[in-house]
Amino acid sequence: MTPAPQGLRLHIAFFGRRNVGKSSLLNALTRQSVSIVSPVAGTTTDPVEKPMELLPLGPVLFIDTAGLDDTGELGAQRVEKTRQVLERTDVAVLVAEAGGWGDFETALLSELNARPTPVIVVFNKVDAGEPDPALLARLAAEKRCVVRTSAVRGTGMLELRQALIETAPADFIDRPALVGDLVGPGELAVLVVPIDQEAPQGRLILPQVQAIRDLLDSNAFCLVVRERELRRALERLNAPPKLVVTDSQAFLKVAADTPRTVPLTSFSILMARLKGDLLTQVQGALAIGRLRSGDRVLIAEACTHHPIGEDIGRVKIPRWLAQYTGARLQIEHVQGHDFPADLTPYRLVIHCGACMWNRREMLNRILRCQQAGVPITNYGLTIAFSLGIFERALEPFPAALEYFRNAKPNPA
Ligand SMILES: Nc1nc2c(ncn2[C@@H]2O[C@H](COP(=O)(O)OP(=O)(O)OP(=O)(O)O)[C@@H](O)[C@H]2O)c(=O)[nH]1
Ligand code: SF4
Ligand SMILES: [Mg+2]
Repeated sequence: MTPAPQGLRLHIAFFGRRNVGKSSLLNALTRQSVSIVSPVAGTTTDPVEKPMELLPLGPVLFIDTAGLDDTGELGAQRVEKTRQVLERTDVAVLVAEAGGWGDFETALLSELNARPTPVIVVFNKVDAGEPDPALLARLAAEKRCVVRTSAVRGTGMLELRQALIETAPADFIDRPALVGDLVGPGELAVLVVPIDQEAPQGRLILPQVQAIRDLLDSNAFCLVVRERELRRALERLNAPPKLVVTDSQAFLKVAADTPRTVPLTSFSILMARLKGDLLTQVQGALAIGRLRSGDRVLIAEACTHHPIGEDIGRVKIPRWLAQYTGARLQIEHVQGHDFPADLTPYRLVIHCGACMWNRREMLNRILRCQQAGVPITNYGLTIAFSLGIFERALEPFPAALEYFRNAKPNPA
């Protein structure tokens, strides 16, 4: 069986002070030696990730972290790495030693609540002592999910699994569809996949594979063609397709070759809906129209793929933006989990489709942009906007289209 992509896994991370047994707990839960355990405080330095099938929950990614109470210069760097994990955590397991609860845990619990990230409180090492009954009563009154474990004896693991299932956010279980909800059973979607220099050798990229799978799950038909074959493929059909989905980079050609009556969008716009929040990112795209010379624009990619040829983030998007705005923009790039702490200098953030990420991490970035008052959009929306086919690309999503029509200034 092909493993689930990382971005679709529920990210479950273990947080707490050093030496409370975070790594031991992960090993006991997975019944594997995933993380190194030792009596020395500060054993785990970098986050350790373990993908797993946690039935009946489905694909999860366990993340073990360094203690958040680490000190010194190196300790501060470890704490920073652990803090980055917070950004992509769907469910947090706050581990404390039975009897070791203090202001540190109370503060961490408040921080997780503020995000808000669902939390399971684990009192570990119950073989050596019990948590304070008054504390347990207080946590129960706050309706906290609390589990008592002994990682060395392997007790409490069933309870921890149950707690994980109960705490998993609804959007993991009722994940929005990528495309299957737009094309009904027996209806046809045409997927346009350019095979150019940037296409990986011998395979399709993740959004394309996921779209095919999602259409199959919906009992829809799926025709996959290169952009130069699209016109002939459409001519051979005896009824128009329900939807055409294209790689954003071929938007103009595909728009020209697809009859105006056939709804058209891009993989990247579908990803904005699946991984982020389409309305917010549509709103963000409108900021392109307000960009002026000297404005700073941040282009963020969630993973570090090699720029090949005319790389989309480094070459094509800056060029389309320059053509549309006529402005000399200051464009900066970030990749991976790096994201500036201060976003206020930017007039716009343009994000990739985040296909390798879980939704929570993308939503966290959207939230951070909103808090800083900076519009955020994504690649596909930026390309559609800059090429003047934004409205058409939003037609499959009535709420987003209506938002755009109400938001855009009426022609004089
Ligand atoms: N008695 C007892 N000891 C435990 C238990 N769980 C872990 N330990 C011990 O506590 C020590 C620290 O365990 P780790 O799993 O390395 O703790 P950690 O929280 O990952 O520590 P750092 O990576 O250093 O932050 C080890 O000596 C473990 O054997 C438990 O349930 N009971
Ligand atoms: S850069 Fe973004 S869209 Fe591209 S592969 Fe990585 S996660 Fe997916
Ligand atoms: Mg550890």
